[in-house]
Amino acid sequence: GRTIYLKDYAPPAYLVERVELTFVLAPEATRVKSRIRFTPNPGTASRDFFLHGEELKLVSASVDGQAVTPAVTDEGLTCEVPDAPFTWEAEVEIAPARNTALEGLYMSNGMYCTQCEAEGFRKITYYPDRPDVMAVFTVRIESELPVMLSNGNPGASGAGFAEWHDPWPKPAYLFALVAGELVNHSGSFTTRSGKDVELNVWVRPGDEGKCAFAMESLKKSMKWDEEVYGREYDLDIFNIVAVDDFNMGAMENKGLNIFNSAAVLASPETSTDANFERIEAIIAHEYFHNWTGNRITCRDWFQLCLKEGLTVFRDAQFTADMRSEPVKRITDVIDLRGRQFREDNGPLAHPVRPESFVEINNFYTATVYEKGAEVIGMLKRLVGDEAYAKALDLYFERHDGDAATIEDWLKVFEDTTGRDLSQFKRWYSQAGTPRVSVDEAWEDGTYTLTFRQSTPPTPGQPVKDPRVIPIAVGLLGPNGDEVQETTLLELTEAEQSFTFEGLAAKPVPSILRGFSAPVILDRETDNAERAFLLAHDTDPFCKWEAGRALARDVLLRMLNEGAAPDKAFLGALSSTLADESLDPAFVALVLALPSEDDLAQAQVDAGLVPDPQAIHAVRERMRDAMAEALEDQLRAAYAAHQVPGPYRPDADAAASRALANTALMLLSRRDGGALAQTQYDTADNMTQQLAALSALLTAGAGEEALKAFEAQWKDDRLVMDKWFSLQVAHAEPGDTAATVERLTRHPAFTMKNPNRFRAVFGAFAMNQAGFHHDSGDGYRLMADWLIELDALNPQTTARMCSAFQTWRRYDADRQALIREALERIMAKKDLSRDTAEMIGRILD
Ligand code: HT7
Ligand code: ZN
Repeated sequence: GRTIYLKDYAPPAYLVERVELTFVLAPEATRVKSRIRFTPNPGTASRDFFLHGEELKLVSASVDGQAVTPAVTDEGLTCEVPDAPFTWEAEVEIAPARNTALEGLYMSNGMYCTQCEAEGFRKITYYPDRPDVMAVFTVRIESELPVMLSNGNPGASGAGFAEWHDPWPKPAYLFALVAGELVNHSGSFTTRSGKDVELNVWVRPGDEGKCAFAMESLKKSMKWDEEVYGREYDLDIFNIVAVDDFNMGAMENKGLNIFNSAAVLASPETSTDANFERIEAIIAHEYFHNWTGNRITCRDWFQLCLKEGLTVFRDAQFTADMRSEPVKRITDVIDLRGRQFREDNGPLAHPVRPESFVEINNFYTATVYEKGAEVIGMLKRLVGDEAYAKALDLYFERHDGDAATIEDWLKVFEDTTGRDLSQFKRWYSQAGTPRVSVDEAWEDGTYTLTFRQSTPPTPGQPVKDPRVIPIAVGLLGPNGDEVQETTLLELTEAEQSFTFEGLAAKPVPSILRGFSAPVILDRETDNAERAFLLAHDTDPFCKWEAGRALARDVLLRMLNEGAAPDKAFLGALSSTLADESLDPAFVALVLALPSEDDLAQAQVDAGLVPDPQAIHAVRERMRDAMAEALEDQLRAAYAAHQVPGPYRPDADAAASRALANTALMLLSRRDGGALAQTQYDTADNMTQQLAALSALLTAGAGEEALKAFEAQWKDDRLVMDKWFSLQVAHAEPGDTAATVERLTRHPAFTMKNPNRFRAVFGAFAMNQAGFHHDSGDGYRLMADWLIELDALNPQTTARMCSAFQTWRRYDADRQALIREALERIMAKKDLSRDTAEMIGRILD
């Protein structure tokens, strides 16, 4: 594959004034007619006319009505055209029924749908498929299907056809088309300026009962964006469609969002609390893209974080407002460390704004999305809430209708605040997670914190410059009272000190409150101080973080020194459980141990080679110890947090269930699963049913329930995905590969559905002790299946390759086995560009 560089950006030679598309739908031979008005771009001297196009059969082409014979390659075509406005017309043929890559126009359960981001439109017709070419689209769809949708507002329709017109200029990646036998759950929203908008959630017949929650989430999102960002919706209609076969979560196509059915369908019987929260967040995310992504889009794909980082930041603000702000922050940090820090620390590390790529689909990463959102959070912290709001207003005013860059984004902040953000910009250009160490000094009532920052080398970036790091700090007195409320320190140098004066006694510092920057804080401290912060810190993030650091230390001592489960740690958990002032969801988070991957990385940081099976065993042992030491309290918490009445998916009810089910998991280690069986038998919602099944599996008593669950849910794809995942997640290390293999032989297993493939193989990659079992069976099995999948679906295959990204942390034997697996994938004939790039980077 050819490498594309940010530095090579050149504006398009021709711009598009308007596009008219006609689709005559047929599974094996869909005809796409295009009529495109081009004008020379006054902003550039180049007059090379090139249209992207892949896997298209060109039937005819003309320029201003004169037939032409363009020079066609695998990537597109070139043609002689006038140096003046002209009309291009073409007809191509495509085969949506044979499209298993799920990119371009494809079929899912008899329904036609599209996925064009990032570069899928070129599989639909010849076009300048780049985001800086924005055009007004008019679409006509011809078929006998009852529902035919595209972007914008509906136009004429009748027997066998439907027309759509989108008045807002957009890049081709936001184009969408859907046609099928669909039913809608409808609603409406009146914008604050009084415009009525028709809302629809379109689903397959039978799923109508699972749309109400998505509809309510959409209305909440529309209202929130008006209230918080002053952004109104801008079309007469907003459609959401649920699709079973989809590579990612959802897609923000203008006025026609297309969703993975797992990210939209919800009912108490089939969806867990976590599903409800995720659906609400994804609906919001895609809706928010209408302003941050669609009205203002990206100049080129290197600027992806411009829309994704900002939109993730906005959806996180929304979730914090709808639910619990501290719980949202803590769970986001867990996710960031588990996925983004992991990425930043290995061969796939790249800047938030990458400088090169082979396949852009490989850059829809935790770094671009989640670290991109963290960078915006830091910017907001540095300039303050008021300046942030002003800068955003200026951004929308100045760039509405633009294909913009990170430079444009930072400039609105500079113009609003007068700040120089050139050093801050390093957050966009330098990969790697900064490590910040801190020393303290205490003398005559003055307390000094000295910070040092450094970032390890990452691929292609051996040396890093210091960044601007906002560090929120508070101080606690010896009795636990706060003696210095949260203040923001701006670390800009490699080493820098900050003093606090007039203190009566040496304080205990609470550093990086709210996780004010995505860094690794190295602080030498003891477990007594961690327990003190867990008990007294007023900042919920730092309070949780203290408990997490305590747990990590205790588990590492068990692992590295053969220590017994620490009594003081168990005592701290007991105090946390006893504190009725705490949010039960927070308590559940304190009771959750650091992940196996977390502990493996902690061992690496301590200069050790992690042993995944030993890590697994130590966590099991600690959970047994927790169950034993806390049994009475866990029983009491379980009883106290039963939620009466019909299921509600709100944050309070979910928080109670989270704690009760955390207790249940631990208690199943004491009672052989008796309590879990009772919960399983009486559950009237999926949260309770799945938690009970999981607890039964923990107790080794889940065989019957697994069978019953399958019999009950065999016809529900999304629930069956849970059934597949759970078995892989609970498999013993030595039995995991065999479990995966057995599940791939289940009649309901299919590689063609990304959700099902991920349910099995995503869970496999997450089961660290099973995947990295020293037999090497895990690596071989994963490689076998990735090789198979690559021929069908390169995007999903490439994403799953990240299971191998931590390979260099392991022992020589495991590394040799992994290398063998990776080289076997690499050697596959006709390996996709997506997978080849990923494996190449991992092996490098
Ligand atoms: N902007 C969307 C990204 C997306 C995507 C990218 C590549 C391949 C398939 C895809 N489906 C969706 C989703 C989002 O961030 O909102
Ligand atoms: Zn997005």
